[in-house]
Amino acid sequence: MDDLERIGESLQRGDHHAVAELTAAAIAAGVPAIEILERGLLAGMDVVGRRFGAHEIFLPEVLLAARAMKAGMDLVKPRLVSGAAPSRGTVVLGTVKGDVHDIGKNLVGIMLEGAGYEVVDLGTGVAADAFVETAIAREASVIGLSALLTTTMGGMREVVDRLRERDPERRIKVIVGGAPLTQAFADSIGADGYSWDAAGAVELVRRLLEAA
Ligand code: B1M
Repeated sequence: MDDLERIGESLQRGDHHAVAELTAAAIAAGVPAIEILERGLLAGMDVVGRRFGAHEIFLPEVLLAARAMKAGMDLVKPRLVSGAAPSRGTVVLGTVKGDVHDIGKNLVGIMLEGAGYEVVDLGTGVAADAFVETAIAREASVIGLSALLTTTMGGMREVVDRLRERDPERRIKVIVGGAPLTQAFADSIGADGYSWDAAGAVELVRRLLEAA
């Protein structure tokens, strides 16, 4: 097992101390943050997700893994976010109503900031009106919606519908993402774009704003 696999393995055990130590050591050894994220933290969380789905582990273990993920993400974040580049536009981001999953959403936020966008992160369990009113008040170019539950995906349609009432000229774009989503679902609710991962979300925002 190499050092990055060890990060993933510690995350699976929910050992946030080990994840923090190993992540700090990898950073100090010059391993690129994106590699730590993908081969260490995300790879570990992937296994947790599969084992949870297969009923091999239960909610308390997943909570510990999420805490360990956060410990690692807090350390890699400053290395993924660039610095003082002028803002390329504002994105209002959040997880929809009824849904507390925020790891993927946070990753999208980190990557967007890293690419020079200003991110207004509304957190989790966000009501449709809060997305729409914040986007208008902050003169945002994009609303980014995340959902991890099949039962909360429907909340995305509500955001699109409310936004179209308040912004009929479609100046503000809506992008959606999260494990249960598909392009077909995004099309069906009238979203402007869908991405299956955080890097794709950045590319999508860039393309939408270039075309605007
Ligand atoms: Co929950 N959970 N969970 N969970 N959880 C899932 C989502 C589940 C698939 C697990 C399973 O059964 N295999 C399942 C959903 C089933 C379904 O709806 N069909 C599930 C369930 C059932 C539940 C509860 C209902 C469990 C219960 O209470 N009995 C409950 C719901 C609570 C609620 O929200 N109301 C629950 C709770 C939790 C915890 C709190 C314990 C914890 C969340 C902690 C936190 O987020 N702070 C948790 C976790 C960690 C997971 C799994 C294991 C991992 C999710 C994760 O963080 N992945 C997850 C299993 C899985 O997804 N395979 C699961 C890592 C993260 C980086 O990936 O979020 O997919 P992800 O983000 C990706 C892409 O999706 C994309 O980019 C990211 C990567 O680049 N993306 C976007 C995400 N948002 C985007 C937005 C974009 C673009 C891309 O544009 C705006």
